Amino acid sequence: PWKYDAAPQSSDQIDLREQYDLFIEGHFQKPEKGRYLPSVNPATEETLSSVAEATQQDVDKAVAAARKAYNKTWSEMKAADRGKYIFRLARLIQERAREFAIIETMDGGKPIREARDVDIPLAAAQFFYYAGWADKLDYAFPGRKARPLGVAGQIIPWNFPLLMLAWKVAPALATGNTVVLKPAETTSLTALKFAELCQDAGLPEGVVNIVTGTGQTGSLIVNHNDIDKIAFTGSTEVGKIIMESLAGTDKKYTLELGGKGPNMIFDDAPVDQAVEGIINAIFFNQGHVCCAGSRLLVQEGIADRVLQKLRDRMETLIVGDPLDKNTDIGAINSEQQYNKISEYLELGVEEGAEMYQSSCTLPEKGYFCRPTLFSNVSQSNRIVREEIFGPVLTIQTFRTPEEGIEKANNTPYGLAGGVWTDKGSKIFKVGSKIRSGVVWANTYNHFDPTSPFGGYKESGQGREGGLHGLYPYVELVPG
Ligand code: TXE
Repeated sequence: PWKYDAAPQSSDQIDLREQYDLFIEGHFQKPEKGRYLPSVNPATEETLSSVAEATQQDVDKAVAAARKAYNKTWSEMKAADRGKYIFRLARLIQERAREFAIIETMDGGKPIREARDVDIPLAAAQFFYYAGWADKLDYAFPGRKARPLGVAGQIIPWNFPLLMLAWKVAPALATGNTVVLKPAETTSLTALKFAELCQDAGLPEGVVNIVTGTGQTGSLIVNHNDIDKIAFTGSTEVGKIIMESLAGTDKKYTLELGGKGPNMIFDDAPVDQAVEGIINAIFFNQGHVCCAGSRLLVQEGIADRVLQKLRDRMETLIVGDPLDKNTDIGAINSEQQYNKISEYLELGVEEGAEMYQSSCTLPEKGYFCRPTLFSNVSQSNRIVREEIFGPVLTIQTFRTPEEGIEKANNTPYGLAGGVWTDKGSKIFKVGSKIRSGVVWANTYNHFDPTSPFGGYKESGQGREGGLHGLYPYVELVPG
Protein backbone atom coordinates (compact mmCIF):
# COMPACT_ATOMS: atom_id res chain seq x y z
CA PRO A 1 0.00 0.00 0.00
CA TRP A 2 2.92 2.36 0.38
CA LYS A 3 4.76 1.59 -2.84
CA TYR A 4 5.79 4.59 -4.84
CA ASP A 5 5.83 4.70 -8.61
CA ALA A 6 8.85 6.38 -9.97
CA ALA A 7 12.58 5.99 -10.02
CA PRO A 8 14.60 8.87 -8.56
CA GLN A 9 13.74 12.35 -9.73
CA SER A 10 16.11 15.27 -9.85
CA SER A 11 14.12 16.71 -6.95
CA ASP A 12 15.04 13.81 -4.69
CA GLN A 13 17.18 14.95 -1.78
CA ILE A 14 19.68 12.25 -1.07
CA ASP A 15 21.35 13.29 2.09
CA LEU A 16 24.69 11.48 2.10
CA ARG A 17 27.58 12.64 4.23
CA GLU A 18 31.03 12.80 2.64
CA GLN A 19 32.37 10.70 5.46
CA TYR A 20 30.66 8.40 7.95
CA ASP A 21 32.00 7.71 11.42
CA LEU A 22 31.19 4.73 13.61
CA PHE A 23 27.84 4.61 15.39
CA ILE A 24 28.60 3.82 19.00
CA GLU A 25 26.47 4.51 22.07
CA GLY A 26 23.93 6.51 20.11
CA HIS A 27 26.45 8.88 18.47
CA PHE A 28 28.68 8.99 15.44
CA GLN A 29 32.27 8.74 16.68
CA LYS A 30 35.58 8.98 14.85
CA PRO A 31 37.53 5.72 14.49
CA GLU A 32 40.55 5.55 16.84
CA LYS A 33 43.04 5.07 14.01
CA GLY A 34 41.33 7.64 11.76
CA ARG A 35 41.13 5.29 8.79
CA TYR A 36 38.31 5.39 6.23
CA LEU A 37 37.37 3.19 3.26
CA PRO A 38 35.82 4.54 0.05
CA SER A 39 32.25 3.51 -0.73
CA VAL A 40 31.97 3.22 -4.50
CA ASN A 41 28.94 3.25 -6.79
CA PRO A 42 29.58 0.13 -8.91
CA ALA A 43 27.48 1.47 -11.78
CA THR A 44 29.62 4.60 -12.22
CA GLU A 45 32.83 3.69 -10.37
CA GLU A 46 32.50 7.02 -8.54
CA THR A 47 33.09 7.35 -4.82
CA LEU A 48 29.82 8.11 -3.02
CA SER A 49 31.14 8.56 0.47
CA SER A 50 33.69 7.03 2.80
CA VAL A 51 33.12 4.87 5.84
CA ALA A 52 35.25 4.41 8.94
CA GLU A 53 37.38 1.35 9.45
CA ALA A 54 36.94 0.09 12.99
CA THR A 55 39.95 -1.38 14.80
CA GLN A 56 40.28 -3.15 18.15
CA GLN A 57 39.68 -0.10 20.38
CA ASP A 58 36.57 0.86 18.40
CA VAL A 59 35.12 -2.65 18.61
CA ASP A 60 35.91 -2.68 22.36
CA LYS A 61 34.02 0.60 22.76
CA ALA A 62 31.03 -0.67 20.76
CA VAL A 63 30.85 -3.92 22.72
CA ALA A 64 31.14 -2.04 26.04
CA ALA A 65 28.32 0.29 24.95
CA ALA A 66 26.16 -2.67 23.96
CA ARG A 67 26.88 -4.41 27.28
CA LYS A 68 26.05 -1.28 29.28
CA ALA A 69 22.79 -0.79 27.36
CA TYR A 70 21.92 -4.45 27.85
CA ASN A 71 22.45 -4.28 31.62
CA LYS A 72 21.05 -0.84 32.30
CA THR A 73 18.16 -0.33 29.92
CA TRP A 74 17.22 -2.86 27.29
CA SER A 75 16.93 -6.09 29.25
CA GLU A 76 15.29 -4.22 32.15
CA MET A 77 12.65 -2.52 30.01
CA LYS A 78 9.10 -3.82 29.75
CA ALA A 79 8.86 -6.08 26.72
CA ALA A 80 5.94 -4.07 25.35
CA ASP A 81 8.10 -0.94 25.40
CA ARG A 82 10.86 -2.71 23.48
CA GLY A 83 8.20 -3.65 20.95
CA LYS A 84 7.21 0.00 20.60
CA TYR A 85 10.78 1.01 19.71
CA ILE A 86 11.04 -1.76 17.11
CA PHE A 87 7.68 -0.74 15.68
CA ARG A 88 8.93 2.85 15.49
CA LEU A 89 12.00 1.73 13.53
CA ALA A 90 9.69 -0.08 11.07
CA ARG A 91 7.59 3.07 10.60
CA LEU A 92 10.67 5.23 10.09
CA ILE A 93 11.98 2.86 7.39
CA GLN A 94 8.61 3.18 5.66
CA GLU A 95 8.66 6.96 5.93
CA ARG A 96 12.12 7.14 4.38
CA ALA A 97 11.65 4.19 2.01
CA ARG A 98 12.33 6.22 -1.09
CA GLU A 99 15.63 7.58 0.19
CA PHE A 100 16.69 4.13 1.42
CA ALA A 101 15.85 2.56 -1.95
CA ILE A 102 17.88 5.11 -3.88
CA ILE A 103 20.91 4.83 -1.60
CA GLU A 104 20.75 1.03 -1.66
CA THR A 105 20.72 1.13 -5.44
CA MET A 106 23.58 3.63 -5.72
CA ASP A 107 25.74 1.87 -3.15
CA GLY A 108 25.21 -1.71 -4.28
CA GLY A 109 24.19 -1.63 -7.95
CA LYS A 110 20.81 -3.36 -7.68
CA PRO A 111 17.91 -2.16 -9.88
CA ILE A 112 15.83 0.54 -8.20
CA ARG A 113 12.69 -1.49 -8.86
CA GLU A 114 14.03 -4.30 -6.70
CA ALA A 115 15.29 -2.01 -3.93
CA ARG A 116 11.94 -0.22 -3.97
CA ASP A 117 9.66 -3.27 -4.11
CA VAL A 118 11.68 -5.91 -2.28
CA ASP A 119 14.61 -4.79 -0.11
CA ILE A 120 13.11 -1.83 1.68
CA PRO A 121 9.50 -3.05 2.16
CA LEU A 122 10.76 -6.42 3.40
CA ALA A 123 13.17 -4.72 5.80
CA ALA A 124 10.27 -2.73 7.27
CA ALA A 125 8.11 -5.89 7.35
CA GLN A 126 10.82 -7.68 9.32
CA PHE A 127 10.79 -4.97 12.01
CA PHE A 128 6.96 -4.96 12.13
CA TYR A 129 6.89 -8.73 12.48
CA TYR A 130 9.40 -8.93 15.32
CA ALA A 131 7.96 -5.84 17.05
CA GLY A 132 4.85 -8.02 17.48
CA TRP A 133 6.80 -10.83 19.14
CA ALA A 134 8.54 -8.65 21.75
CA ASP A 135 5.78 -8.97 24.38
CA LYS A 136 4.57 -12.40 23.31
CA LEU A 137 7.60 -14.54 24.06
CA ASP A 138 5.63 -16.41 26.74
CA TYR A 139 3.34 -17.60 23.95
CA ALA A 140 6.24 -18.48 21.69
CA PHE A 141 7.77 -20.68 24.39
CA PRO A 142 4.90 -21.98 26.54
CA GLY A 143 5.91 -23.03 30.04
CA ARG A 144 9.38 -21.55 29.62
CA LYS A 145 11.01 -18.19 30.18
CA ALA A 146 12.99 -16.89 27.21
CA ARG A 147 16.00 -14.98 28.48
CA PRO A 148 18.07 -12.84 26.13
CA LEU A 149 21.66 -13.97 25.54
CA GLY A 150 23.20 -10.52 25.99
CA VAL A 151 25.29 -8.81 23.30
CA ALA A 152 24.94 -10.09 19.73
CA GLY A 153 27.73 -9.55 17.17
CA GLN A 154 26.21 -9.49 13.71
CA ILE A 155 28.11 -9.55 10.41
CA ILE A 156 26.24 -9.09 7.17
CA PRO A 157 26.99 -9.26 3.42
CA TRP A 158 26.56 -6.85 0.53
CA ASN A 159 23.76 -8.40 -1.52
CA PHE A 160 20.79 -7.19 0.57
CA PRO A 161 22.36 -4.66 2.93
CA LEU A 162 19.38 -3.13 4.76
CA LEU A 163 17.33 -6.31 4.53
CA MET A 164 20.09 -8.44 6.07
CA LEU A 165 20.45 -5.83 8.81
CA ALA A 166 16.71 -6.16 9.47
CA TRP A 167 16.92 -9.97 9.51
CA LYS A 168 19.60 -9.71 12.21
CA VAL A 169 18.67 -6.66 14.29
CA ALA A 170 14.88 -7.10 14.60
CA PRO A 171 14.82 -10.56 16.28
CA ALA A 172 17.80 -9.65 18.48
CA LEU A 173 16.06 -6.54 19.83
CA ALA A 174 12.69 -8.26 20.18
CA THR A 175 14.23 -10.87 22.46
CA GLY A 176 16.00 -8.24 24.60
CA ASN A 177 19.54 -8.48 23.23
CA THR A 178 21.71 -5.53 22.23
CA VAL A 179 23.72 -5.41 19.04
CA VAL A 180 27.09 -4.66 17.48
CA LEU A 181 26.60 -4.94 13.73
CA LYS A 182 29.14 -4.80 10.93
CA PRO A 183 27.85 -4.20 7.41
CA ALA A 184 29.87 -5.32 4.38
CA GLU A 185 32.64 -2.94 3.35
CA THR A 186 31.18 -2.22 -0.09
CA THR A 187 27.65 -1.48 1.12
CA SER A 188 27.62 0.20 4.52
CA LEU A 189 25.59 3.30 3.70
CA THR A 190 22.04 2.12 4.44
CA ALA A 191 23.22 0.66 7.75
CA LEU A 192 24.61 4.09 8.65
CA LYS A 193 21.35 5.69 7.55
CA PHE A 194 19.61 3.17 9.79
CA ALA A 195 21.82 4.45 12.64
CA GLU A 196 20.24 7.87 12.06
CA LEU A 197 16.81 6.22 12.37
CA CYS A 198 17.85 4.75 15.72
CA GLN A 199 18.57 8.31 16.85
CA ASP A 200 15.25 9.56 15.45
CA ALA A 201 13.39 6.73 17.17
CA GLY A 202 14.98 7.70 20.50
CA LEU A 203 16.32 4.16 20.86
CA PRO A 204 18.29 4.04 24.14
CA GLU A 205 21.99 4.68 23.49
CA GLY A 206 24.10 1.59 22.91
CA VAL A 207 21.24 -0.78 22.04
CA VAL A 208 22.35 -0.75 18.39
CA ASN A 209 25.98 -0.03 17.48
CA ILE A 210 27.23 -0.03 13.89
CA VAL A 211 30.92 -0.56 13.26
CA THR A 212 32.07 -0.46 9.67
CA GLY A 213 35.20 -2.03 8.23
CA THR A 214 36.56 -5.03 6.37
CA GLY A 215 36.68 -8.69 7.32
CA GLN A 216 39.36 -7.78 9.89
CA THR A 217 36.79 -5.77 11.83
CA GLY A 218 34.42 -8.72 11.46
CA SER A 219 37.04 -11.01 12.92
CA LEU A 220 37.50 -8.68 15.93
CA ILE A 221 33.77 -9.01 16.62
CA VAL A 222 33.84 -12.80 16.26
CA ASN A 223 36.75 -13.09 18.67
CA HIS A 224 35.61 -10.54 21.24
CA ASN A 225 35.37 -12.00 24.73
CA ASP A 226 32.35 -10.02 25.81
CA ILE A 227 30.07 -11.04 22.95
CA ASP A 228 27.53 -13.78 23.61
CA LYS A 229 26.31 -14.63 20.16
CA ILE A 230 27.48 -14.34 16.56
CA ALA A 231 25.08 -14.12 13.63
CA PHE A 232 26.85 -14.24 10.27
CA THR A 233 25.69 -14.17 6.67
CA GLY A 234 28.35 -14.46 3.99
CA SER A 235 30.59 -16.91 2.18
CA THR A 236 30.94 -20.55 3.23
CA GLU A 237 34.71 -19.97 3.36
CA VAL A 238 34.43 -17.26 6.02
CA GLY A 239 31.63 -19.17 7.76
CA LYS A 240 34.06 -22.06 8.30
CA ILE A 241 36.73 -19.72 9.68
CA ILE A 242 34.17 -18.29 12.10
CA MET A 243 33.06 -21.76 13.20
CA GLU A 244 36.66 -22.71 13.91
CA SER A 245 37.24 -19.51 15.89
CA LEU A 246 34.14 -20.17 17.98
CA ALA A 247 34.90 -23.81 18.70
CA GLY A 248 35.73 -24.12 22.38
CA THR A 249 34.10 -20.81 23.32
CA ASP A 250 30.68 -20.46 24.94
CA LYS A 251 29.33 -18.21 22.16
CA LYS A 252 26.19 -19.25 20.34
CA TYR A 253 26.12 -18.79 16.58
CA THR A 254 24.03 -18.90 13.44
CA LEU A 255 25.58 -19.03 9.98
CA GLU A 256 23.79 -18.37 6.73
CA LEU A 257 26.21 -19.24 3.95
CA GLY A 258 26.40 -19.96 0.22
CA GLY A 259 24.19 -21.96 -2.09
CA LYS A 260 23.83 -23.52 -5.52
CA GLY A 261 20.06 -23.81 -5.75
CA PRO A 262 18.49 -26.46 -8.02
CA ASN A 263 15.45 -25.21 -9.92
CA MET A 264 13.59 -28.28 -11.29
CA ILE A 265 11.16 -28.01 -14.16
CA PHE A 266 8.97 -31.07 -14.82
CA ASP A 267 7.45 -31.74 -18.23
CA ASP A 268 3.95 -31.06 -16.92
CA ALA A 269 4.88 -27.55 -15.72
CA PRO A 270 3.27 -24.46 -17.26
CA VAL A 271 6.27 -23.57 -19.45
CA ASP A 272 5.79 -19.82 -19.84
CA GLN A 273 5.28 -19.38 -16.13
CA ALA A 274 8.30 -21.59 -15.43
CA VAL A 275 10.50 -19.54 -17.76
CA GLU A 276 9.57 -16.38 -15.85
CA GLY A 277 10.39 -18.27 -12.67
CA ILE A 278 13.79 -19.33 -14.03
CA ILE A 279 14.59 -15.72 -14.97
CA ASN A 280 13.60 -14.46 -11.53
CA ALA A 281 15.45 -17.30 -9.79
CA ILE A 282 18.83 -16.48 -11.32
CA PHE A 283 18.78 -12.87 -12.55
CA PHE A 284 17.10 -11.20 -9.57
CA ASN A 285 19.68 -8.93 -7.92
CA GLN A 286 22.28 -9.83 -10.62
CA GLY A 287 22.33 -13.36 -9.21
CA HIS A 288 23.88 -12.05 -5.96
CA VAL A 289 21.47 -14.19 -4.00
CA CYS A 290 22.51 -17.01 -1.68
CA CYS A 291 19.36 -18.97 -2.54
CA ALA A 292 19.47 -18.18 -6.30
CA GLY A 293 18.24 -20.92 -8.63
CA SER A 294 21.61 -21.14 -10.33
CA ARG A 295 21.29 -24.78 -11.46
CA LEU A 296 18.42 -25.30 -13.83
CA LEU A 297 17.27 -28.94 -14.08
CA VAL A 298 14.75 -29.57 -16.85
CA GLN A 299 12.95 -32.80 -17.66
CA GLU A 300 14.19 -34.07 -21.00
CA GLY A 301 10.91 -33.93 -22.96
CA ILE A 302 10.59 -30.14 -22.66
CA ALA A 303 14.27 -29.20 -22.47
CA ASP A 304 14.58 -27.83 -26.04
CA ARG A 305 11.41 -25.78 -25.70
CA VAL A 306 12.48 -24.35 -22.33
CA LEU A 307 15.96 -23.56 -23.63
CA GLN A 308 14.61 -21.69 -26.66
CA LYS A 309 12.08 -19.69 -24.63
CA LEU A 310 14.69 -18.92 -22.04
CA ARG A 311 17.12 -17.54 -24.61
CA ASP A 312 14.36 -15.43 -26.16
CA ARG A 313 13.42 -14.06 -22.76
CA MET A 314 17.04 -13.35 -21.86
CA GLU A 315 17.28 -11.19 -24.99
CA THR A 316 14.58 -8.90 -23.61
CA LEU A 317 16.32 -8.25 -20.28
CA ILE A 318 17.53 -4.68 -19.87
CA VAL A 319 20.99 -4.46 -18.35
CA GLY A 320 22.20 -1.02 -17.32
CA ASP A 321 21.65 2.02 -15.13
CA PRO A 322 20.35 0.67 -11.81
CA LEU A 323 18.53 3.95 -11.13
CA ASP A 324 16.39 3.53 -14.26
CA LYS A 325 13.14 1.88 -13.27
CA ASN A 326 13.09 -0.12 -16.53
CA THR A 327 16.36 -1.87 -15.71
CA ASP A 328 16.17 -5.60 -15.02
CA ILE A 329 19.81 -6.30 -14.24
CA GLY A 330 21.93 -3.64 -12.57
CA ALA A 331 25.64 -3.46 -11.78
CA ILE A 332 27.77 -6.19 -10.25
CA ASN A 333 28.33 -5.13 -6.65
CA SER A 334 32.10 -4.56 -6.77
CA GLU A 335 35.16 -4.87 -8.96
CA GLN A 336 36.24 -7.89 -6.92
CA GLN A 337 32.95 -9.69 -7.53
CA TYR A 338 33.02 -8.67 -11.21
CA ASN A 339 36.48 -10.26 -11.55
CA LYS A 340 35.29 -13.42 -9.81
CA ILE A 341 32.33 -13.78 -12.19
CA SER A 342 34.54 -13.08 -15.23
CA GLU A 343 36.91 -15.85 -14.13
CA TYR A 344 33.99 -18.30 -13.90
CA LEU A 345 32.85 -17.33 -17.40
CA GLU A 346 36.31 -18.18 -18.75
CA LEU A 347 36.38 -21.36 -16.70
CA GLY A 348 33.01 -22.49 -18.07
CA VAL A 349 34.32 -22.22 -21.62
CA GLU A 350 37.55 -24.03 -20.67
CA GLU A 351 35.47 -26.81 -19.09
CA GLY A 352 33.83 -27.36 -22.47
CA ALA A 353 30.40 -25.88 -21.73
CA GLU A 354 28.44 -24.03 -24.39
CA MET A 355 28.03 -20.38 -23.38
CA TYR A 356 25.08 -18.26 -24.42
CA GLN A 357 24.92 -14.57 -23.52
CA SER A 358 22.22 -12.10 -24.40
CA SER A 359 23.33 -9.58 -27.01
CA CYS A 360 22.58 -6.38 -25.05
CA THR A 361 25.00 -3.45 -25.07
CA LEU A 362 26.63 -2.81 -21.72
CA PRO A 363 27.35 0.66 -20.33
CA GLU A 364 30.96 1.73 -20.85
CA LYS A 365 31.60 2.55 -17.21
CA GLY A 366 30.77 0.40 -14.23
CA TYR A 367 30.78 -3.32 -13.57
CA PHE A 368 28.14 -4.95 -15.74
CA CYS A 369 27.71 -8.52 -16.88
CA ARG A 370 25.47 -10.01 -19.56
CA PRO A 371 22.95 -12.64 -18.47
CA THR A 372 24.70 -15.92 -19.20
CA LEU A 373 23.54 -19.49 -19.72
CA PHE A 374 25.85 -22.52 -19.84
CA SER A 375 24.53 -25.69 -21.45
CA ASN A 376 26.34 -28.94 -22.22
CA VAL A 377 27.68 -29.10 -18.67
CA SER A 378 28.39 -32.08 -16.45
CA GLN A 379 28.01 -32.61 -12.75
CA SER A 380 31.76 -32.50 -12.18
CA ASN A 381 32.20 -29.05 -13.77
CA ARG A 382 33.20 -26.36 -11.31
CA ILE A 383 30.63 -23.99 -12.79
CA VAL A 384 27.97 -26.51 -11.73
CA ARG A 385 29.40 -27.15 -8.27
CA GLU A 386 30.64 -23.76 -7.06
CA GLU A 387 28.72 -20.64 -6.12
CA ILE A 388 29.33 -17.98 -8.77
CA PHE A 389 27.05 -15.34 -7.24
CA GLY A 390 26.36 -13.61 -10.53
CA PRO A 391 23.87 -13.70 -13.44
CA VAL A 392 25.14 -17.07 -14.61
CA LEU A 393 22.92 -20.14 -15.00
CA THR A 394 23.78 -23.74 -15.88
CA ILE A 395 21.24 -26.08 -17.45
CA GLN A 396 21.12 -29.86 -17.10
CA THR A 397 18.40 -32.35 -17.96
CA PHE A 398 16.89 -35.33 -16.13
CA ARG A 399 14.61 -38.19 -17.23
CA THR A 400 12.89 -39.42 -14.09
CA PRO A 401 12.01 -37.64 -10.84
CA GLU A 402 14.58 -39.87 -9.08
CA GLU A 403 17.35 -38.75 -11.42
CA GLY A 404 16.25 -35.12 -10.97
CA ILE A 405 16.33 -35.43 -7.19
CA GLU A 406 19.75 -37.09 -7.31
CA LYS A 407 21.13 -34.21 -9.40
CA ALA A 408 19.41 -31.58 -7.22
CA ASN A 409 21.07 -33.01 -4.11
CA ASN A 410 24.47 -33.59 -5.69
CA THR A 411 25.99 -30.44 -4.21
CA PRO A 412 27.80 -29.47 -1.03
CA TYR A 413 25.10 -26.83 -0.45
CA GLY A 414 21.46 -27.01 0.64
CA LEU A 415 19.90 -23.59 0.99
CA ALA A 416 16.96 -23.45 -1.42
CA GLY A 417 15.46 -24.97 -4.52
CA GLY A 418 12.39 -24.86 -6.74
CA VAL A 419 9.97 -27.40 -8.22
CA TRP A 420 7.72 -26.55 -11.17
CA THR A 421 4.91 -28.96 -11.99
CA ASP A 422 1.18 -29.06 -12.54
CA LYS A 423 0.77 -31.94 -10.11
CA GLY A 424 0.33 -31.08 -6.45
CA SER A 425 1.33 -34.57 -5.31
CA LYS A 426 4.65 -34.28 -7.17
CA ILE A 427 5.42 -31.02 -5.40
CA PHE A 428 5.28 -32.77 -2.03
CA LYS A 429 6.96 -36.00 -3.13
CA VAL A 430 9.87 -34.27 -4.82
CA GLY A 431 10.01 -31.23 -2.54
CA SER A 432 10.37 -33.34 0.58
CA LYS A 433 13.39 -35.15 -0.92
CA ILE A 434 15.36 -32.03 -1.79
CA ARG A 435 17.84 -31.47 1.00
CA SER A 436 17.56 -27.74 1.46
CA GLY A 437 16.05 -25.32 3.95
CA VAL A 438 13.51 -23.98 1.46
CA VAL A 439 11.79 -25.54 -1.54
CA TRP A 440 9.54 -23.24 -3.51
CA ALA A 441 6.72 -24.70 -5.60
CA ASN A 442 5.84 -22.96 -8.87
CA THR A 443 7.54 -19.81 -7.65
CA TYR A 444 11.04 -18.76 -6.60
CA ASN A 445 12.73 -16.19 -4.33
CA HIS A 446 9.55 -15.70 -2.40
CA PHE A 447 10.20 -14.20 1.05
CA ASP A 448 8.09 -13.45 4.04
CA PRO A 449 9.10 -12.50 7.59
CA THR A 450 6.95 -15.30 9.01
CA SER A 451 8.97 -18.07 7.30
CA PRO A 452 12.18 -19.52 8.67
CA PHE A 453 15.17 -19.55 6.33
CA GLY A 454 18.50 -21.36 6.52
CA GLY A 455 20.63 -24.15 5.15
CA TYR A 456 21.50 -27.82 5.16
CA LYS A 457 25.11 -28.94 4.72
CA GLU A 458 27.60 -26.18 3.79
CA SER A 459 24.82 -23.61 3.52
CA GLY A 460 24.90 -22.97 7.23
CA GLN A 461 23.67 -23.54 10.75
CA GLY A 462 20.40 -22.45 12.34
CA ARG A 463 17.37 -20.63 11.03
CA GLU A 464 16.46 -16.97 10.75
CA GLY A 465 12.96 -15.56 10.27
CA GLY A 466 9.59 -16.48 11.71
CA LEU A 467 9.13 -17.93 15.16
CA HIS A 468 12.29 -20.02 14.65
CA GLY A 469 14.26 -16.81 14.21
CA LEU A 470 13.70 -16.07 17.92
CA TYR A 471 15.40 -19.30 19.08
CA PRO A 472 19.01 -18.34 18.38
CA TYR A 473 18.68 -15.21 20.52
CA VAL A 474 17.31 -16.75 23.72
CA GLU A 475 18.20 -19.16 26.47
CA LEU A 476 15.13 -21.10 27.61
CA VAL A 477 14.75 -21.66 31.36
CA PRO A 478 11.88 -23.15 33.38
CA GLY A 479 9.07 -20.58 33.42
O1 TXE B 1 32.14 -12.61 1.24
P1 TXE B 1 32.61 -12.58 2.74
P2 TXE B 1 32.75 -11.79 0.00
C1 TXE B 1 29.70 -15.57 -1.32
C2 TXE B 1 29.59 -15.34 -2.81
C3 TXE B 1 30.66 -14.34 -3.06
C4 TXE B 1 31.74 -14.79 -2.09
C5 TXE B 1 32.75 -13.75 -1.71
O2 TXE B 1 29.87 -16.54 -3.48
O3 TXE B 1 31.14 -14.36 -4.38
O4 TXE B 1 31.01 -15.19 -0.96
O5 TXE B 1 32.12 -12.57 -1.22
C6 TXE B 1 32.85 -10.18 6.55
N1 TXE B 1 35.63 -12.73 10.05
N2 TXE B 1 28.75 -14.77 -0.56
O6 TXE B 1 34.23 -11.93 -0.03
O7 TXE B 1 34.06 -12.31 2.79
C7 TXE B 1 32.87 -9.19 5.41
O8 TXE B 1 33.53 -8.00 5.80
C8 TXE B 1 34.47 -12.07 10.18
C9 TXE B 1 27.48 -15.40 -0.27
O9 TXE B 1 32.24 -10.41 0.07
O10 TXE B 1 32.07 -13.80 3.39
C10 TXE B 1 31.40 -9.03 5.13
O11 TXE B 1 30.80 -8.15 6.07
N3 TXE B 1 33.86 -11.43 9.16
C11 TXE B 1 26.74 -14.67 0.74
C12 TXE B 1 30.86 -10.44 5.34
O12 TXE B 1 31.81 -11.08 6.17
C13 TXE B 1 34.44 -11.48 7.96
C14 TXE B 1 26.80 -13.20 0.72
C15 TXE B 1 30.69 -11.25 4.04
O13 TXE B 1 31.89 -11.27 3.34
C16 TXE B 1 35.66 -12.15 7.74
C17 TXE B 1 28.13 -12.69 0.42
C18 TXE B 1 36.26 -12.80 8.87
N4 TXE B 1 37.40 -13.49 8.76
C19 TXE B 1 29.01 -13.47 -0.25
N5 TXE B 1 36.00 -12.02 6.44
C20 TXE B 1 25.36 -15.15 1.08
N6 TXE B 1 25.27 -16.30 1.73
O14 TXE B 1 24.37 -14.48 0.85
C21 TXE B 1 35.04 -11.30 5.85
N7 TXE B 1 34.08 -10.95 6.76
